[in-house]
Order: sequence, then C-alpha cells, then structure tokens
Amino acid sequence: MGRTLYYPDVITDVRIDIGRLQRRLAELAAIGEIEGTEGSSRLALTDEDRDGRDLVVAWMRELGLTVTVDGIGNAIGVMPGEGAPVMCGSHIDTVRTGGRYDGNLGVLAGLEIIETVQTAGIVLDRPLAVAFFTNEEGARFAPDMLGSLVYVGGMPLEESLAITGIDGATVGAELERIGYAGAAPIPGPTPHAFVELHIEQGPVLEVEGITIGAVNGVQGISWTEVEVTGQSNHAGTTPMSMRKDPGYVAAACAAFVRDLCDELGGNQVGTVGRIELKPNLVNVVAATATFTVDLRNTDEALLQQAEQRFNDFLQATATAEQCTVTTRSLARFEPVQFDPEVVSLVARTAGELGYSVKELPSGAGHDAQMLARVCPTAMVFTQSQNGLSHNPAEYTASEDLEAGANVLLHTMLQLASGSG
Ligand code: HGY
Ligand code: MN
Ligand code: MN
Repeated sequence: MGRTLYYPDVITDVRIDIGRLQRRLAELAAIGEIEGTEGSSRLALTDEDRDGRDLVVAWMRELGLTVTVDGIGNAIGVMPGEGAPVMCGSHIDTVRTGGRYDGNLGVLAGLEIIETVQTAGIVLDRPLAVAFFTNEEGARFAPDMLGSLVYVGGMPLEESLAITGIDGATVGAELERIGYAGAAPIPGPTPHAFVELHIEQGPVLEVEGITIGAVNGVQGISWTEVEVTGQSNHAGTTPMSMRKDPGYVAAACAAFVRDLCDELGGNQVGTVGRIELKPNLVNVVAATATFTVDLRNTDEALLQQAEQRFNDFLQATATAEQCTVTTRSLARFEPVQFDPEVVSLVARTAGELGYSVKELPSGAGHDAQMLARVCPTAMVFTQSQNGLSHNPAEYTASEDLEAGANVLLHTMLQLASGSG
C-alpha cells in the first residue's frame, strides 16, 4: 500500500532528483543542439521538434502515463486515477537561438515530479499530468502559445491548421509530416488546476537575490507584421528627393519603437525583431520592406496607446516617403491575471520549503496564460543568469532548477490532495 494522502499527513521530506532532471534536460538539449553552446534550435514542427517530441513522449510512456495527442499536436501524459488531473507543463519548441531551459524545464520537471511521486508511493486524490503544447514560441507560426490557445478553445482547430509560417509551410501540413496530427478532442479536457514552472527570462529575481517567483500574471502582447512598398531604384543615380525607400521607413520605425518605449517608460517594451528587404542588394533602393513590431505592457490601456502611437508614426513616415503600407496582426493577447489562491499557494509553499520568494508578473508569454482561461492557474519562476534568454547561453544554476521543481512538486501535491 502506498504512503497515505499527502495532506493532512504532510510529507515534507519528498524532493525531486536534480541529477535525473539535469540528465533529461541535457538529453533533450542535444536534439537540435547549437554547436559549441548549451542551447538548441527546434523551431515548431521541424524535424528537430519532432525528434524532441518523440523523446519526451517515450519518457511519458516509460513512466506508465496515458499519453494523448490532439489535433494541434499537444501531447499530455496522465497518471492513472479518477477525476480531472492537476496538470503541469510548458513547451519544447524553441526559437532559433534557444536555450536549454526555456519551456523544456516546465515539461521535464513535470516528468521528474511524477517519477518522484511514483517512487515515493504517494497516494493522491487526483492524478497528476504533464503536457507539452505546440508552437508556444510563435517564431515560425504566429501567434505564439498556439497549441494551448487551441487547447482551451481560444481558436478553432481548422483556423490554426491553416496558419502559414515564415517559410510558407502550413501548421496542418507540418503536423501531418512529423506525425503529430493527433486524434484527441479539441478543446481538450479541463484540468483541475494548472501550474507551469519556467525560467524568468529576465533579471528581476537575480538582481533582488530572490530564489522563487510566484507569478501573478502575464503582460499584454501585440505582434504586428508591416509591409512597406516603395520603388526599387538605383542606389547611385537616384536623387534623395526622388526616393520611395521602404528600407528607410522600416529603419525609422525601428528607431521610433525604441524612442516610444523610452518616452512611455514603466513596463512598456518594444522590439523590431525581423526586417526583410527585397531585393536586399547593396546597390538597390529596396522595393519592399517587411518587418515585425512586438509591443508589450502590463497595462492594456497603455498598450493600446503604444499601438496607436506606433501606427500614427508608421502612416506619417510612409506617406512622406511616398510608400504604401499594409499591416497584419500576428498576435494580440490582453494582460492575464492568474488565480490568486494558486499564486498564494505557490508563494506559501516556497516559503515552507525555505526559499525566498516574491510575486511578480511575467514579461514573456506562456502557455499558462491560456490555461488560465479554463482552470485555476499560476506559474513558478526560477532565476535566469544575467536575465538572458532566447540565447543559447541561457543558464539557470542547478540549485535554482531544484528549488523550482521542488516548489512545483509540493504545490501540485497539495492541489492533488483533499486540501487543494
Ligand atoms: O514571445 C514570448 O513571450 C514567448 O517566448 N513565446
Ligand atoms: Mn517559454
Ligand atoms: Mn521562449
């Protein structure tokens, strides 16, 4: 017979095995590894993503979990048991310059927690589950958090499958190609609760010397793709007064985004991450410029203000340059607040385990912001060294990984027993 219920017989001596978690992180990181770094490149639905998925699904099966894959390729492993599971998870797709912890930590810590619970023979009221969601990064196919958005019914499956990526492939065709167009129903089953462990990807915890973040929400996200059309012309013979140069408009917009964020201050951030000129040649004034603008703020009204200011500048600058503009929204998510009771449980659990902890919002988007639409949800943050992420040099100290996974373990145990 397994040990009694976790709560009120509080089993406080149970801890994860950090060596086993580090071994899984290393094995997954080796898939799509970026030569000479600790990082990986596994853009969503590429062969590398498929290989990473195959490895994690194999680990789920080795643990005896019931594994389901749904129509958008989300994979969920559930322990035997009755009732809605307490779910954790994140993503295993990466950006091109991915680190080994972004997303991967939340999924592999889930496997580690389940193996710890099985080994300790702990009996719970509700089963535990771990998931990885498709295309969280949104770098190849926009929007980001696509798999979890579809999972909670935030986008019809058919619409998501028709999305075309930056390389012209569609989500549906790529899911079929890598063998992850699953049959499990969309929207997916509603968990009892969802908790995501993730690296902070920013500097706050490290600067303040805090071990654990009890994440209380996610800031608003606005992604826009802009195409400016001018007139290709000779770089040497065309007088400056005659130019219709979309490259100039794109560059002016990139500078404006920085100036706007400096002016608005607070939590306003803005990025021009992608710029493509055509024909992209040294001696040709560009014909077109396509670029993206990523604006974020914890305050929805301020985010809308930033969007309006940017659009006004874009239109005025393009008109003055005799260029035309089309814009396409790639992603737009309002700020999300997590469930205060689950946030408090994370903070309390971290304190009980002896870790310093603070509540803070997330600057990055996460699958948890979608699960929050359907069930009580919160996140656990661990430090990021130098606040670095979306960079192969991304690093989190082993003791911080262990702290985060133990907070996730004990938070889930409480949610999965009579008390939670
Ligand atoms: O863009 C983001 O915040 C996340 O990495 N998808
Ligand atoms: Mn992530
Ligand atoms: Mn990321």
